[in-house]
Amino acid sequence: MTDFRNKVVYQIYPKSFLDTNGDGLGELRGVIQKLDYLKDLGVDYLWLTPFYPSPQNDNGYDVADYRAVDPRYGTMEDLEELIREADKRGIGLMLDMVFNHTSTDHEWFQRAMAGDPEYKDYYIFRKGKPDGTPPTNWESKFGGNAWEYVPKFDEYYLHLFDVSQADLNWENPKVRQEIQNILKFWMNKGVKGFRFDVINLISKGSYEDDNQGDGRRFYTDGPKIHQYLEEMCSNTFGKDPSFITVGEMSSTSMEHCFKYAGADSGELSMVFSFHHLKVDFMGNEKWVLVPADFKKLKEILFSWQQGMSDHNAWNAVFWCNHDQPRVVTRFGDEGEYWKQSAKMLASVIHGLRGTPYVYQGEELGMTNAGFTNLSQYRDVESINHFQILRDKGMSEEAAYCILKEHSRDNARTPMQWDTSENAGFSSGAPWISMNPNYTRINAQSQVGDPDSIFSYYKALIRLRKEYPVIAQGDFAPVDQAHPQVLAYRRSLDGTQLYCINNFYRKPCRWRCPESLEGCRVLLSNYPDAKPGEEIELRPYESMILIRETK
Ligand code: TEU
Repeated sequence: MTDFRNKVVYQIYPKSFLDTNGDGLGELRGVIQKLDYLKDLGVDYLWLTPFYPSPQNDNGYDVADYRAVDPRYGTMEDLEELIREADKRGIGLMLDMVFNHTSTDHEWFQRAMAGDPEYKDYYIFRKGKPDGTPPTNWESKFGGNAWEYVPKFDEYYLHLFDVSQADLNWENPKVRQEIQNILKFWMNKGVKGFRFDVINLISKGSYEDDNQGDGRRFYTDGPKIHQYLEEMCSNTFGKDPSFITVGEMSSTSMEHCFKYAGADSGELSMVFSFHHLKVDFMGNEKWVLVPADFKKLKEILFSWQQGMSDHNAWNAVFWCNHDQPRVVTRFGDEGEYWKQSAKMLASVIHGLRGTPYVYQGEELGMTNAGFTNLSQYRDVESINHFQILRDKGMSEEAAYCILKEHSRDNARTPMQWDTSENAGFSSGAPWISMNPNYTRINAQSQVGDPDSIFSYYKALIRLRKEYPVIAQGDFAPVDQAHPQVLAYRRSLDGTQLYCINNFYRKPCRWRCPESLEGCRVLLSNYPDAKPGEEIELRPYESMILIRETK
C-alpha cells in the first residue's frame, strides 16, 4: 500500500496555469511544460480541476462528458502524454470527479429533457407544492431557489449549484453503475488518484422545507452516503491499494469524516473539510465582512487534528484552493511582512498531521486579485451574490468590498511565472485579469533564491519526507489559549517536533509551557531564530524545532 502520509499534493487549475497557444486559456500542454518546476518543488501528486467538455458556466464543474478532454484544454493524447511525463518524474495525476451533478448539456440530461423516463430517473425531478411553488425552499449555493421549473413536465429538477448543474439521482443503481464505469475508464488511463467534488451531498434525505436554514441539513452527509461510498470504492479504486482519493466534504461533521477517511472503513483516503476556513464568515454566511476569529481557527484546526488522529482517520490539510481567497491576503500580510507571513502560514499547514495540499501560486505567495469592478469577475457565484447583495439594498461600493475579500476569483488569476507581459502566462489576452503585482511576485525571481517563499515550501515538503515525526507523529496542541501564538507538538518514538508561530504582525514574548531544552531549529522564516525558555517572537515569526533521541 502506498503510504500517502509523507506525500504532498499540488492543485492545478489548468485554465489559469499556462497558456501555450495564445488563446488566453491555460491548457494541458501548459502543465506538461511546467513538470520540471513541479518536480523541483518536490510534490508527489497533481490534482487537476476539471478539463472535460463543459459549457464552462462553473469553469468545468459543469461536466458535459466525463470521458473526454474539452478541446479548449487539449486532446486525450495531451492528457496521456501528461500522465507519462509526470510518471517519469515520480508524479501521479489525480483527476477531479464531479458526481453530485452533471451539466444540463450532458447527454443524460438532454435525454431526460426529451422525456425519456430512463434518463429522467438519472436526475431528481419533483412536482411543485399545490400552490405552484418549488418542492422545497432549499437554496442553491450560488443563490436563489435550488429547483428549476420545467413547464413541459410541470415538474422541477434539483440543482444545489448553478441552474445548469442538475443533481444526479444516486438512488438509481444505474447512475451508480455509470459512475463506477467512468472511474474505471480513467484508472485504465493510468491516473493515480481522484478528488471527489462535494461528494457528501450525493445522498438526499427527505425533501422538506427547512425552516432553520438553507436546506443543507437535509442532504449533507445524507442517510445512504457511507453505503454509496463503500460501494463505489470496493468496485473500483478500492481494489488498488496504491490509489489515493480525497473527498470534498461540504459542511460536514467530524463524526462522518471518521468514517469517510478512516484507515479501515473502505471509503476514501482522506477528506477536505472547511470549518477552519469559515472563521471570517458569520455562521455559514460568506457574503459579509467579519474579522477572522483566531481562537476559533485554532480550536477547529486542533480539534480536527486530535479527533481524526484518535479515530485513525486522515485529513487533507490546506489553506488554499480554487474556491478560497489567497491565504497571505486573508490571514497574513500583503505588505511589509508578505514573505514572513506567507512562510509562517506554510509552516502551520505543513507541520500538521495530514496530507498537505498546495494550490498553484501559493508557493509564490500570490495575493488576492484586487478587482474593483464587476466586469473583472468571471465566477458565477460572485456575480450572482453581488446582485443578491444589491437587491438587499447594499451599495455597489459595499458589495465590491465583500467580493474583494471573499470571491473565488481571488484564487483564479493566472499563475505568475515571470516579469514578461501577462507574467509569461499567455501571449494573448488572459481569460481573467492578471494580478498586476506579477512584476514583483513571480516564479522566475523565486526559484533560485534560497530565501524565497518557493524555497521555503520546497524545504517543508522535503522535511516531511526526511522526518517521520512529521508524516506519522501524534499531534498535541501547545498553549492553545494564547491569543496570538499558534503552536503544537508532534511526537513519534521519542522524537518531538514543535511548530511555533506568531500569527500576527505584533511581536510578542512567549513562554512555552513545555521545556524546549535539547531542541534545534529545523526551519524558520527568520535567519536567527532563537528557541529558549522565553521566546521573543518577531512579526509572523515561525520556527520548527526538533528534539531527537540519541
Ligand atoms: O465546491 C463546493 C463548494 O461548496 C464551494 O464552491 C462553495 O459552493 C462555495 O465556496 C460557497 O461559498 C465545489 C468546487 O470546488 C467548486 O469549484 C464548484 O463550483 C462546486 O463544487 C460545484 O461543483
